[in-house]
Amino acid sequence: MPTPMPWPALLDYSVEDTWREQSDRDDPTDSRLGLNQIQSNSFRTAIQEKRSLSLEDINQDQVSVIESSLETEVVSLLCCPVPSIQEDRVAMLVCLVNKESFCEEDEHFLNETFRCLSPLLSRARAYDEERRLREECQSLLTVARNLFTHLDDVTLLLREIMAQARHLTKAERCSLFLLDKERNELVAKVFDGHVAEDGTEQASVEVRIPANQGIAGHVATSGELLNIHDAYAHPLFYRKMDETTGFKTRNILCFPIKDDQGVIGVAELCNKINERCFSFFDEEIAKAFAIYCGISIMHSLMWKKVRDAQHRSRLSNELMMYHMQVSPEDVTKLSETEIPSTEHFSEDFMRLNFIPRTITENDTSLAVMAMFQDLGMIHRWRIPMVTLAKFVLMVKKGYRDPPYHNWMHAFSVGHFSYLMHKAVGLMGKYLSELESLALFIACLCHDLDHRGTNNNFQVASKSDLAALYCSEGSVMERHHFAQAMAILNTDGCNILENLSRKEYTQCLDCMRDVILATDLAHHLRIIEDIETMVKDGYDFQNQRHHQLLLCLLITCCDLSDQTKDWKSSKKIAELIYSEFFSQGDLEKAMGVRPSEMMDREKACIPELQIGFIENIVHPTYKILVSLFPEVESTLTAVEMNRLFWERMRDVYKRRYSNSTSSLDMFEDETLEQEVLALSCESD
Ligand code: 7OY
Ligand code: ZN
Repeated sequence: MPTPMPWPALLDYSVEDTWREQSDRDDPTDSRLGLNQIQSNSFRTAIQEKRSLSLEDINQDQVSVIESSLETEVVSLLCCPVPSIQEDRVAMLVCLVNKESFCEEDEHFLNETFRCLSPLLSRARAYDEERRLREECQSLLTVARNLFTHLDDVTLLLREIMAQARHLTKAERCSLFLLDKERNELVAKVFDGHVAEDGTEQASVEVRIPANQGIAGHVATSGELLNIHDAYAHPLFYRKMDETTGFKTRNILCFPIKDDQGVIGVAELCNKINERCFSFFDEEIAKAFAIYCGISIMHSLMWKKVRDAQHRSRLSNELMMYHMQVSPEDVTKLSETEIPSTEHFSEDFMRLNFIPRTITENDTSLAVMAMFQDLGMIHRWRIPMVTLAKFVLMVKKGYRDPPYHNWMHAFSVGHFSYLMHKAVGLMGKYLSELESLALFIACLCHDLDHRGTNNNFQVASKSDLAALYCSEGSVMERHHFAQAMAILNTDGCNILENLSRKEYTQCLDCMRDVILATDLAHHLRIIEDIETMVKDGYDFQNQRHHQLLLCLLITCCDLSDQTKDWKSSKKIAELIYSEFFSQGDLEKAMGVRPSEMMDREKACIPELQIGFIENIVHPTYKILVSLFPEVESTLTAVEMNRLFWERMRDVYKRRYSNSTSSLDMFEDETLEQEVLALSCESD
């Protein structure tokens, strides 16, 4: 049995060597791809276009070669070209394998790392020392491996790096000091090559020296490398240390380690083995390592931050799930209720202009069960009634109670997707059965645990959610999806438990895409693609068309309040702006200037509504209607609402001339009467 590789394993394939058709394959640990592999398409692309590859980019044969050389199964891979510094070409390909999953940061980080190290590579080449070059690369790669495996322990990481530095420069010993800025002292952190010291002892004894004394102090203050050929002849050398330890220092290579803020530490290499002093080449290595240490430390700290955020999130998630328990009695009661037909809730339940918010909150759980039933999903996916009941109750409980983004919103979004299924017959004709299921579940889950604040607010307020997701964008949407997963993973809630493995992952992938598509920023990015699709004609065989249609549908569901009558639409605006203005108030208290629509002193609600309808709502339903003429009435309703807001704006402006608009308008019945009177006139 081969031992499993810790991720990531590094394979270095020196492109140049393999290209030259190497003859010396005597080293069994030397894992290279042969000429034919490197010339095969995917690697050639990486070399010629200087592009990174992932596992999907590499064909099975090549994966097998890597697998046999590593003696382990490759489940994930990131292959980065490393540029040569002098010439515009790729010097080597570095493959990292079997991290749980590789992300963009990994790729960026690798590129950054090797950009720093490439001067070293080219210098080694200039010396034309083949063996040495190989050793250099191996060392660098070892360091890179350590960088990924010791991410959680900076000290361990630095120890590894310094061991490599000592080995590369052939120094007898190496010390590393970190700068304690508060006490202005250098703290010895890592020793390598020191006799009669083991790891545990080193950790317990902390050596501190003033940050402006001696050679290390000078380097820390000046930020410049010092290559001292004769230590005892140097004025800054502190002989006392040698006298107490009995070590005889002959020469020193001392260099600073910096991050973006400046010097964070100093490394000291002592006594070049077998030579009089450290060379110019050693200085180059030291400089590269200094940069490397700097990045490593920053990367490691960043990693720790992400891990902490993940840890906090897991804890709070567990806590939330614990508090979100639905009572077994409620589950039993709901699951044992015979599911009525949807007309039971209203004879208009299936009409496009039906307002699902008119159903009492108490009845909504049963109404969701009735929609599942009517869409044939309970039968098709063999969903046990108790599981469905518990799932629905959990999702309902998973919503907080802000004015707009609460359970009633999720319920009405789900209802609109039901309407689309009934009106157009989406299932089987436009969407697969699985996609219909994913869409309907996603609708119910798409705003789970919304806090009444948007993505910008998460980032500006540095919320926990932002710490977790900000690098990927769509912070809230990622959280909504994570909450949906947490519910499905809760005991007795997995309504997808009877799906096959393949169907299960497809369904979750689809739910994820659909929930992420509820970010209006995403919608605006793809709206042109959707338009093109509709213009070209929907092609059931085209998977991209399925994706785009699902995105269009969820946006239409999410904005469907705008397709109901004026009274409802106006009520919705009141809820939305009440939520927006609360966020604006929080932002003001934080010293951040809110956007106009969130600022109760600046927002003109009718203007904003007209803008929102004209720029987002109307174009979206226009596309929907051009694809499905059956639902034309939704577009007409949107147009009516725009007309009402225009009247509202005119009457309001006439009455209050220049005063700013606010939520007060919703209390003013005479205003409403005048608006309605105007609409009668025009009829
Ligand atoms: N009706 C709405 C929303 C006003 C059904 C949201 C925005 C808001 C405005 C540009 C973007 C937004 C704008 C839904 C419905 C729901 C739209 C996201 C909002 N009438 N807003 N509005 N959203 O961010 F010009 F807040 F989730 Cl006014
Ligand atoms: Zn929503």
